[in-house]
Formats: sequence, C-alpha cells, structure tokens
Amino acid sequence: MAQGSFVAQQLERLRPIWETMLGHRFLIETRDGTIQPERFIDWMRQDYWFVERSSEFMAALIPRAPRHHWRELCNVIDGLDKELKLFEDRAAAVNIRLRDAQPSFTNHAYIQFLLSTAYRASYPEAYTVYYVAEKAYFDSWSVVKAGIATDSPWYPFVEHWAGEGFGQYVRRIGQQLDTIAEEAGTELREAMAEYFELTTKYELAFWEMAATGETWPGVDD
Ligand code: MP5
Repeated sequence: MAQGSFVAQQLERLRPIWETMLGHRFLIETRDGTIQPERFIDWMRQDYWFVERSSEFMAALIPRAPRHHWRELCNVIDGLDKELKLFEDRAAAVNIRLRDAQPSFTNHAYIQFLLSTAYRASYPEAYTVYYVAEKAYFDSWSVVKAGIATDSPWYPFVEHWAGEGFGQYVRRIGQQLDTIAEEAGTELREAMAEYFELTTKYELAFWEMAATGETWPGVDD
C-alpha cells in the first residue's frame, strides 16, 4: 500500500461520497436559509437522540483505549453533555420539544453500528469511526457556515461544529488516527479503511434522512 497519511488517503479514495455529502441539499438549504423549519427541527430531534446515545459509544472506548487517550475521550463525554445543552437551548429558543420523535430507521441503524463497533471491533477500527463522524460534522457545518445568516436560530450549531476549537480538535484526532494506522499492519489498515467508508456512508445517510423526514420503511406515521 502507498505510504503517507491514512486519513488523507481515505479522504481521497472516498472523495465522491464525501463531496456528495457536502453538497447535500439539507446543508445547502440550511446555508441559504431556505430549509423548511420542520425539516431542521426534525434533524434536531434525531441528532439530540444520536448525541445522547453516542455517549455509550464513547464510554465503551475508554477501557479499550491506550492510557494516553483517556483524557481526550473523557473530555469528549463532557463535550456531549454541553452539546445536549446546546440542543435544549435552541429548542427553547424556537419553542419545540426535543423528545417528540422516535429515532428514525437510519438513526437507529447508525447507533447500532456505533455500539457494535465499540464492543466488537478493534480499538483502531472504533477510533476510525469516531474520527470520521467528527470530521464529517466539521466539514458539513463548514459548508453551512459559508452562507448562513448569523442571526439564524440555527447559527449556534454552526458556531459549535464549524468553529475554530472544533476544527483543531478534529485535526488532532486525525493525527492520532494516522499514528494508529502507521502502527497497524496491512490487514488492520484495510479493515480501518472499510470502517472509514461505512461511517462516511452513514453520515451521508443521516443528511438524507433529515432532508426527507424518513421514519421507518413501510410504516405510515
Ligand atoms: C456527529 C453528530 C458529531 N452529532 N451527529 C452525527 C449524525 N454525526 C456526527 O458528533 P458529536 O459528538 O456531536 O460532535
């Protein structure tokens, strides 16, 4: 396999999917202020559930992580609590209830994927999933940041995920992932690449779910 940064290689390999994700109509309409409020609110309800459940994914990684990763992983869990507060604050600002929705099929599947990865895959594979989810959010919200009005009620989400601090954090964990990949053998690196791809596809599916207001296949509600 070619040498060089694992992250850069994977982003290059998966560029078509990554670009489809960044051009997704949900992001473009949120950027341009043309998104239907109910679509955005739906996303808020789904992502609130996702963030809450993903604390189990992060917590499950800690006992499997090398000692020098512990502080960062604990900080992420602390960050999830702050994120939930951000959702609660925005929900209060637009006067909606966050718990008015069941997790959609895609959201439920993504969380099951995170949990099975945390418990059954190797730490390098699980760390790959963690990195890709964070990188996808940084890049996606950076698209929105490029045009959204700063007085939009959704702007605090942009400030959070497309902000300087989040960007630095994503770069740091990308470097850690490169270090893990350098120490991995060819077979493990290939397995990590598969997890990179699957997570990218789940991230794209999440925007698609938000744009369509998907619930469960075949169920009318
Ligand atoms: C993240 C998220 C970012 N909130 N939702 C999805 C579907 N993917 C990624 O993770 P975090 O922990 O909220 O920064």
